[in-house]
Amino acid sequence: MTQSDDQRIDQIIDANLDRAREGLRVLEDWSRFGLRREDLVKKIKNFRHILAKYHLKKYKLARNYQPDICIGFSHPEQQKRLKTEDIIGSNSARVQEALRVIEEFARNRHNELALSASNIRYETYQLEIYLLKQNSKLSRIKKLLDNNLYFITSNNSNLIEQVQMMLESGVRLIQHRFKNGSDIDNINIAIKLKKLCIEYDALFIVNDRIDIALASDADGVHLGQEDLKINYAKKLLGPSKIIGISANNEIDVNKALKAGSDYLGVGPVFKTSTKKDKVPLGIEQIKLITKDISIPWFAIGGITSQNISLLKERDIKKVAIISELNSSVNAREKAIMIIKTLSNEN
Ligand code: TZP
Ligand code: MG
Repeated sequence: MTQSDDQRIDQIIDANLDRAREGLRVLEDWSRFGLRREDLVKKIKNFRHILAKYHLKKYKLARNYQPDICIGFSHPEQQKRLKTEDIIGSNSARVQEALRVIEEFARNRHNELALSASNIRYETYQLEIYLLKQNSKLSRIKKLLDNNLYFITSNNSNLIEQVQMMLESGVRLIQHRFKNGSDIDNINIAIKLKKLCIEYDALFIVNDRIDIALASDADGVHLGQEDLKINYAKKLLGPSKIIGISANNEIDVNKALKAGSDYLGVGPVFKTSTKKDKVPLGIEQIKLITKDISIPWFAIGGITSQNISLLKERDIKKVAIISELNSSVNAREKAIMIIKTLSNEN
């Protein structure tokens, strides 16, 4: 290899170390400011530092060895990167491609660098998937934050039509809750409901059954105190899905928060035939046990279009409803009215 060959290769390595480090910095800053994940920040920072260690003076000195004929080139696709997931995707690809180039050119010349580039490239494939999953979780949580009425299904012969009606009325949070029926029927209904929810950009949650949530590709599950523990649910569902927990008292609330629940259902507020065995908490008790909750939470139990204003007056802005919106003839009007009452316009 001639001296000029050497310098051309050094120039390639220099450019690709810069590329990889810049791409990693983008992923690091999203982990830091977007996700607030110290563990990811530490991991990515470590990759950057390893590459910086191998960014030898001879590579930097080769930077201007020959003028770069492609300086300032861009691709129209770059202008389309508006969404965070596009930024994560393109910057992960930037890191992976740059590391691959380094591997090829550093092999047999700077083996330690080639090996590190290879290791970091493989880790970046995993990191990219993880960051993208975290992002879909964030957009799911945004739906919980943006919407105040959570509709829960009940055994209803025209369940699909009922959900369609709720979606048409503006409901964007749907839970499929079933306490009987065959698995085959419940899965088929869940798949149909998920499809409907996609059409309306609504969140679709399955009650109790993680297997049916996974089979229907639901956005998450809702679990009660007697259901599978949240840490097992997390393991089974992976990092992109959300988990909601039912809470009846302060202990339930604190346990669910500590375990990393994404939202809570708190109740019953009023007397309800859906949970006959539970003593209603009343609005003041609900206020008391929810005072330190910083994740979205929904008051539940016996809530109707008649008593909704009582909740609104006490600054309770999110509710989950079964009976009132499943068994009323004018459920459509009631849903619209409840959404309006809970919105800030009122
Ligand atoms: N959890 C606490 S109260 C309740 C559940 C599932 C039932 C809510 O149903 P309804 O018919 O809206 O009172
Ligand atoms: Mg349950």
